Amino acid sequence: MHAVYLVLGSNLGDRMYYLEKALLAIENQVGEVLQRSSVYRTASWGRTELPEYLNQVLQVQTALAPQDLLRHLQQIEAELKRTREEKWGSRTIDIDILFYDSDQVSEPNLIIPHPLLQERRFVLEPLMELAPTLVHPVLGQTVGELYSHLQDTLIVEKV
Ligand code: PH2
Ligand code: MG
Ligand code: MG
Repeated sequence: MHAVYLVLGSNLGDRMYYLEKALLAIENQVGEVLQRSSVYRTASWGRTELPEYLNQVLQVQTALAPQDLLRHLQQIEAELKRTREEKWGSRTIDIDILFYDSDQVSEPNLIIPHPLLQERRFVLEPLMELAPTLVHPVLGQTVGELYSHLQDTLIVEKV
């Protein structure tokens, strides 16, 4: 079994509904959800003119290998009517892999740990609830250390 951290994000439609549906689909298709963070209301990072997101981080236990995990997550996104139009555009649901055990994956379609997680308050704030002492296998710092070095000042608040 593998320990995986995922971040869910939605900024289109009934955002809470999509987070809940994604969590149920993950439990059915990926593995047991061991921990879930609070849901956070977050300003859109990267494209600040877009509507705010709801974000949540999950810890999931899975038997799936990284590429199989990605395939299942993309399948769930498709089931929840995500359309991919533009980079960082609005979406009903986005499910990103943050960590997969302490593994490093560097493939054309998949990089783990997520290469931008240390720059994003909308990821580190919920992740702090679940795993402040988790060590980033590439940067060699804990989530708590990464959090304390954050420069991202966009609003992130518990719902
Ligand atoms: N996801 C992005 C780009 N910007 N901003 C917030 N607040 N939350 C997200 O999940 C998010 C984002 C790309 O996937
Ligand atoms: Mg994303
Ligand atoms: Mg994504």
